[in-house]
Amino acid sequence: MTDKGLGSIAVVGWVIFCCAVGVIASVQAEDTTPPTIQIIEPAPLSVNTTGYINITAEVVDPIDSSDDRSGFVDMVNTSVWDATGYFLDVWNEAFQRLEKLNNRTMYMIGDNKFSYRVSAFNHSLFQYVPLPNGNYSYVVYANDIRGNKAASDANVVKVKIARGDMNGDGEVAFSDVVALAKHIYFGDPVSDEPDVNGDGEVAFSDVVALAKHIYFGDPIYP
Ligand SMILES: [Ca+2]
Ligand SMILES: [Ca+2]
Ligand SMILES: [Ca+2]
Repeated sequence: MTDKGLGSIAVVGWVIFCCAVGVIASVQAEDTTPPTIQIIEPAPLSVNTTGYINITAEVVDPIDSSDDRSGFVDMVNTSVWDATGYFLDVWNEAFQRLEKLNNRTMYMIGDNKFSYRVSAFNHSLFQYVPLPNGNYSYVVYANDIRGNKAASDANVVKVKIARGDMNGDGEVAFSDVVALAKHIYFGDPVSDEPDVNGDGEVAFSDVVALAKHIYFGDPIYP
């Protein structure tokens, strides 16, 4: 065969190759639509009285009929920061700071809903405790499996706990003394820091301190 014949075969082969690539590329047009993020809780500017913020969002990637990998949410994440701009980050883990450590956990609760529980962590008590009073901002991010990114608006939730409000009903009363006693003896949850007298231990003396605060106005959380 002549060089010219070989050259013709090469050209024809190249044209066939390019057509094949073009057909495959048109079949595999990639989804470019990002997921939608709908914040379910907390409502923007809502007031939280427990110090434990639940952030729940519904994240859905729309189906694109030209891409069979559309419809898959690949990653959901959230950022939470306080009024000073300090980011609360779970994956940083508790052990790098000495005092109140911020923490959060994320879990999927079905139906494309993702939920984060944001709290503080007290290293000396080695337990989760309510966030300090203040404003917290949060954004939920999501990617689909093609890498299309989406972000919610930055919302603000206000944490406002009446100090000593152990049962989280917004008031400080005898029922909170009972709630603290039940926490100490039965492990029932409380809505505020149980170490009322600030001595680093959670004990009956904290029940006494809270009762004296309610009836005599003695200071708590020195
Ligand atoms: Ca998509
Ligand atoms: Ca109360
Ligand atoms: Ca104490």
